[in-house]
Amino acid sequence: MPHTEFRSEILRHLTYTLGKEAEMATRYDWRMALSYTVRDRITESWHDAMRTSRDGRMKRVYYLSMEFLIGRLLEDAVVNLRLDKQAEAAMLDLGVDYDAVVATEPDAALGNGGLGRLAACFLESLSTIGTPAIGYGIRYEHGLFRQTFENGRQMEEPEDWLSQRHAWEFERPDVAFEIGFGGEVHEENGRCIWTPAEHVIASAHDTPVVGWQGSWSNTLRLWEARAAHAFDLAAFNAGRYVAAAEPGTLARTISRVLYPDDTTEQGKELRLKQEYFFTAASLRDILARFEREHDDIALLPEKVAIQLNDTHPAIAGPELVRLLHDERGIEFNASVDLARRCLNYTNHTLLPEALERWSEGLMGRLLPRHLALIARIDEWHARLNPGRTVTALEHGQVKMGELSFIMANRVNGVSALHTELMKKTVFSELHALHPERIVNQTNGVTPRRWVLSSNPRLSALTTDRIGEGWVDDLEQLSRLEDHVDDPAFLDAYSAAKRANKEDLAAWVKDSLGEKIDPAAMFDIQIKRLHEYKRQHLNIIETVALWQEIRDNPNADWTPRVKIFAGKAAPGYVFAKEIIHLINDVGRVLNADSVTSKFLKVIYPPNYNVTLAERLIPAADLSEQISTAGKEASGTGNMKFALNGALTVGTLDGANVEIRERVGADNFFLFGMTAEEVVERRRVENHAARAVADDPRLARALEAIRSGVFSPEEPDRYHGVVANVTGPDYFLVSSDFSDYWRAQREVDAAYRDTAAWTRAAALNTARSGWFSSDRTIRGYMADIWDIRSSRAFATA
Ligand code: 26Y
Repeated sequence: MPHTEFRSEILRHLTYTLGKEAEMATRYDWRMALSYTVRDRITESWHDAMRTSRDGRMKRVYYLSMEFLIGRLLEDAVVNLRLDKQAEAAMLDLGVDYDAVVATEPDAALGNGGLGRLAACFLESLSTIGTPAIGYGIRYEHGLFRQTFENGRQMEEPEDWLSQRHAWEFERPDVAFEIGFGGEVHEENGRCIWTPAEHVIASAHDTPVVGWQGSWSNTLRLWEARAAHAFDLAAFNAGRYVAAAEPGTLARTISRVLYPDDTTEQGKELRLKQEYFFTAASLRDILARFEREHDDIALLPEKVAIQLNDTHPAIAGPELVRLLHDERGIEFNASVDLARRCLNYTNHTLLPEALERWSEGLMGRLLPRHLALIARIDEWHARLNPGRTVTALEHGQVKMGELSFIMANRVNGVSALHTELMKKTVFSELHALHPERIVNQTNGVTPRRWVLSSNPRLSALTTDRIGEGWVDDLEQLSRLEDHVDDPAFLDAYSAAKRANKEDLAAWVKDSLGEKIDPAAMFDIQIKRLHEYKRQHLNIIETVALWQEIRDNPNADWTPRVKIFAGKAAPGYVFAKEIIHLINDVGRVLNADSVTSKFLKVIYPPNYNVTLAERLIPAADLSEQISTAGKEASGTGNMKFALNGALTVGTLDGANVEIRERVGADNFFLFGMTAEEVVERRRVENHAARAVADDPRLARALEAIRSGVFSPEEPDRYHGVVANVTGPDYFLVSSDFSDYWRAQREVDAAYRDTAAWTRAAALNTARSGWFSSDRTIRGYMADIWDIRSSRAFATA
């Protein structure tokens, strides 16, 4: 279709959907008009896909997740539909700046980090592959908070993505379920009847998720909470206007805001309500769809594969049993068996403080029937596995990991190392009982968003050399290996990186007022702030390097820009101190006229998907430095490697597999292994010893401790230093010397521009395995038992 036709569709939407005249239209109006025009192109393939799935009675995947970190949708849709040229030309014709319009879209931050972003990549891959799937989650009115800095301290402000109309969704007021809470259970003719004390309505909002080239689209169905009776007329008539609106306000609380903590499970009642709310609505929707298409409930596991994204939807086990047994009268054992064969569970963390547990008291008050069913599920499991067994209910607590495992057909970890650790640690006993249940599915990322759309220069070069088959068959990137000794290719590769760095430098100047040199090494650590991710190891090393440069300012230092981005959970005090420290160090270093040509520290606020898309293509060095055994997988590490950054990293999570693939020569390894970490912790005063053995570390810590970076409050970082020199659970001090060594190797390697570029290109060429298309195919084969899809049908 010519862009002129595209242009008239945009104008039609501007006029009739938005009711605006072109002369008066704002960038927002143009974005909405363009989005509706693009959305129209998706809708037909979406309907076709749903019809194909229905008519073919195809098995569907239901991905239940508290988080979908989807970011902006317009550009992603434009790129997948290959409308980029047309859209730009049409906007140009209309006298509108396309990039500026795209930039007005709010970044939908319906997630905290890795787990939520993985869910978004998976939906896109499911569509690209052509597997029928629905993602189910919560339509949070407020996503992850907006981060600002005030004198270097993190401040949180509410995020407000829905203050503008959300162009991509279709409201479905006709798809609504009543979800109950509290109340009591009684028996009638041998059947349990749960009479909840309160009800909330879950109402559906659908967003189509288009795959590569638009040939298939799946649905992201997000539930909004509203009151069964939104308005109290009696109160209103009595003049109590605020009280009159109260029922609506209370019910809506459930979908009001995303919990911003992914570290410490707090057992909050509202969170359990959110979990049950979206899980119960999704299961009712799934069963209703199944019953429209099939009349034999025994077919359920053949037609329905439910994936629980961590334990957040773990109440799905007892709820599905309740729907089958209590509501449909299927015998209890048969109900448990049917439910279990549909359900699968992905674990994303082994950190004990992040594992969900609910007190029996709270569970019994909010979900009395479910508590009783969990006890019966434990009995059922114990009967089938006599002898030593594990229960979900223990010491007055419901352990959601155990519940999910017991009720799952398959349980998976997200990298090879993490899956092995699951077997050896948290789930060792259940693994012994069910050795076939745990499988590994190493994470992946969608190349459409993380290469094609975010890094057009690298994409154009790649397509020029190997054709465009790589976009949905990422292992074709290996064909770039034929070019890594071709100087013309290497020149083009490094020119693309350089141009990306120039773009980033211009953005940093504009938005932060700091000048950075695109010739310097761009060294980037972007992720949530956590002690185990060890941003403090990075900033302490930065301080030590600064001191060394000051000692010897005329030496031939390799210029670096250290870039950090990430949010801390609002209640995570230590993580917030690290942010403050990084900003304080940046303030001193960037103002140092002697060292700042060699070393700068940049910390743009409010890290989100959009910022990641800007930073990753411009990276030279990717920091993946978690304490071994703690990062389940990581997915940022994959995005960096694909975009030609070399990694400095530990043997943790998927780093292990990245290094195996890109080759040890193209990866800067340091630090203890997961086993060594466990051993080191047993050494008395391990941190103090490490500090005593490394004068650089001692000096850097002393500068931080004594207030060199916080002269206005010299003891600001006493706590941080006391931690790193004292308990140091995450072994920052013990890994420091080796980290320093690795970083100096990085410095030396970067100076050999040709060799560095070759290594970067090899990272791209050898990272094709980390596509989420590969991951999804793994889930289809090993977990969901799905062999038919559009891709299989045409293959
Ligand atoms: C229960 C609550 C405290 C909670 C909320 C969110 C607990 C955990 C989370 C989120 C966890 C998460 O994002 N985990 C990350 O999942 C990624 C995808 O598998 C991994 O790559 C990453 O290593 C892991 O930290």
